[in-house]
Amino acid sequence: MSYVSIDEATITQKIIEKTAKDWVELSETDVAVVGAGPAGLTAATYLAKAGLKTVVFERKLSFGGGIGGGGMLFHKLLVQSPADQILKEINCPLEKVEENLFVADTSAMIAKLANSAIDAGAKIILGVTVDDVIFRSGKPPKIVGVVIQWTAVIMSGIHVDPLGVKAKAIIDCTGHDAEVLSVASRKIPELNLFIQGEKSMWSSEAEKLTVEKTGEVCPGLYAAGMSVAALHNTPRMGPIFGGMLLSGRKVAQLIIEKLGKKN
Ligand code: 48F
Repeated sequence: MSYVSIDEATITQKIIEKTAKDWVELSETDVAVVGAGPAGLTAATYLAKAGLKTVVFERKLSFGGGIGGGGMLFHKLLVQSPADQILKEINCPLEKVEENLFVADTSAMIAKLANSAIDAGAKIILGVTVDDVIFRSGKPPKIVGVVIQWTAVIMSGIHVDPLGVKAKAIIDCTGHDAEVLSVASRKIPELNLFIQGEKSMWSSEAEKLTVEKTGEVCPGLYAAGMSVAALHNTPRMGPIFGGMLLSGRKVAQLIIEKLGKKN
């Protein structure tokens, strides 16, 4: 077998050329999803399937968010009906353990959710943290984009000015800390947003309320997944994930209704 001879400069050029092309395209997008956990990946799948240009910014160099930790590091998670349908659609192996209750391996769920978002056409950018929003005045103000920075730069503690990405809709899928809502609430007081944090555990109530309260928080900015609980001070649920998947699908449907399908 003969190996292709590759010049080091070519490797560098191709990486930078293609990255730059992607970033130019991403600088104005239909939807910016912040966080590649279960809610973010599910939302990205449905949005991209509807033809909307969708980018997911994830702080870490991996996806899945809280899925990987399972329940106290045990590698299984529960999903209840009707959310099992979402996992069945993407061929995630599920074992029925009771009527309407299923168990999945954490690694399978991460891989299948990420794969479905990518197959649908969403772009997932790893290692990027959203640390602010872009806004325009109004009553109330409108959120029109996100401010991004390399996670590694933030970790280094050196000051580097960030870049902005414009989006018609932004979804906070950052989990328990609701980071995008929190920064918007702190820096744009006219939004009258108060992030109280989630309540203690009550699994069934938490699942129901998270999905019910998923939606637009102020013009341009949406909440899905655990950031909904942080915003509305509703309970946490622990390692049952149906609500996260249904919340991700619901927020996608709301945005698709607003922006319209593109395919
Ligand atoms: O925490 P995470 O999984 O949020 P989720 O989708 O699901 C919550 C469940 O995992 C679980 C639960 C329900 O069963 O209680 O905890 O609501 O995923 C959030 C993702 O967002 C990333 C973070 O690294 C994680 O992968 N993230 C958080 N803040 C930022 C961010 C940020 N500012 N910029 C970019 N990514």
